[in-house]
Amino acid sequence: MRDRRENRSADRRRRGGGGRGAARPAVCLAAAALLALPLAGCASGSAGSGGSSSAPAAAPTAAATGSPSASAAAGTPTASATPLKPGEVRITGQVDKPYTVTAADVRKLPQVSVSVEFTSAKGPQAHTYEGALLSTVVTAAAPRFDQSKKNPFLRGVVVATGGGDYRAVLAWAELDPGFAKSQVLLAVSEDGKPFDDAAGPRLVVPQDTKGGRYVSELNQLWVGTVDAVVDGAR
Ligand SMILES: Nc1nc2c(c(=O)[nH]1)N[C@H]1C(S)=C(S)[C@@H](COP(=O)(O)O)O[C@H]1N2
Ligand SMILES: [Mo]
Repeated sequence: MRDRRENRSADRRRRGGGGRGAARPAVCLAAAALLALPLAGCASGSAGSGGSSSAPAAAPTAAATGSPSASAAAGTPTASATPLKPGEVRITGQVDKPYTVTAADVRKLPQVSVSVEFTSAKGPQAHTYEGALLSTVVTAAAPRFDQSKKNPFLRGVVVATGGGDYRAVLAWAELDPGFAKSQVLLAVSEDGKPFDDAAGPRLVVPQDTKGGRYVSELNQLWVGTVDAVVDGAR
């Protein structure tokens, strides 16, 4: 079962390099302007949701405002209707600005390097990963945190889904460097070797001593809060 991935994905991941060099629909990150990336393909949303909508406390920068998104109001981003290409990661959920990012896009963001140790079925692992902070990527989607609550981002979660429908949850506080000593990455290389663009990035969770949340072949980052689950609403 899990070995479905180890046979398939892990090898694919390790192939590294190469891949689809073509231009991609851009990242709609707050950093987009800085990086001179176009904003095409980004669902714009924003404002208009009253006091219950806002960027997270630790937002690096506020994303530009745009026309209101009907999908944002419905809580079902239109972005999810578009099929993903290999290597693409959809940032979706209870966010005002769902968008899709590729490994190539992630490489254009400020790069952070972390050396980590964890254990996996293969035994002790020690690697150096490089990539963007997960916080940067998910914050750019403008999570709808309820500002009427105290520390609303503490209700936030990011659910990472990777190859083989493998899935792991992180609490927002764990990935927010403004809150915890966190360097959770969307890694695009391992030990200096780039992941295959078609395989997509890997989640790197330096505080974990087990490899379980090092989700590889990422294809979705769902961002939201646990309120609906906890309160039993919808
Ligand atoms: N997509 C995906 N990512 C995954 C897994 C998986 O089955 N599928 N297994 C996890 C587990 S349980 C571990 S221990 C590590 C193993 O990483 P390694 O193969 O680099 O040692 O990957 C994690 N990431
Ligand atoms: Mo594992």
